[in-house]
Amino acid sequence: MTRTPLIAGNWKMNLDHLQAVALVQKLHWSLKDASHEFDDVDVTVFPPFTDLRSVQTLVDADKIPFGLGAQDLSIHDSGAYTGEVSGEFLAKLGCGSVIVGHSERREYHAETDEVVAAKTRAAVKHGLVPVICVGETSEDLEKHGASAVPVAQLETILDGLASDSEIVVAYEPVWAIGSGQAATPEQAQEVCQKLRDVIRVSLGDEAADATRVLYGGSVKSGNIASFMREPDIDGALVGGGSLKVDEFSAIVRFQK
Ligand code: G2H
Repeated sequence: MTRTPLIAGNWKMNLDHLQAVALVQKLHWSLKDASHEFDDVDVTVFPPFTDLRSVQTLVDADKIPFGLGAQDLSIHDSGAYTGEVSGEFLAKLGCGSVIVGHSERREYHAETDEVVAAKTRAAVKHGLVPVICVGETSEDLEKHGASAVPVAQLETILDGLASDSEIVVAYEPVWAIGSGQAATPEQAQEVCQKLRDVIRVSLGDEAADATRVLYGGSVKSGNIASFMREPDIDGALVGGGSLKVDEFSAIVRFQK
């Protein structure tokens, strides 16, 4: 089964709506200058909520072939939940996907696997593809090895999910995020393969073969190709590297 690679840019809490438009335009020009074709790779950007409308308008009007995603969503559909944003609103705004369970949400907003599971269901309900992040801290790594925690997280999150739900899974070792110290491709492959096994047990063979499993954590233009050579790594969730035009453009244009 061939899976189209996905390069996803998680902007985190960076760039206002004017800077967001400038970055998307420059990125598109940079990829066009490099005669980049989008047949063989999907590119999705995940701006802050406040930038979504501006980026969606630009992507639609200029036919820029980037997908649009949000960085979080509410477990609720609507109502008295001050500060929350529902999956329905995101879908109506043109988002096709949403990140759930990023380690920064887990750490700073006390999100548990149960909350991430509820967000995953809310995303699927509203036709959004959840990009489900899992990963171990350095303490987890020392105590249990690399795969035990991300595997357990994904088992809980996928428990009871309909087998035809489209999802993306991102393996992001917490110790590699923003640290400049990425996992080795071999380490990442080992965990991504185990995560694909979890998908197989939870959602079945078809889902396991079709689901894109990404690596995230200090991905750069200098290391992307080595991750993409691994059989169970289908792309990358890129943080810092997605904020710089030349760098993200080079990551999108990775060569196997
Ligand atoms: C991990 C990643 C993006 P960075 O959070 O999700 O960030 O590439 O900056 O390590």
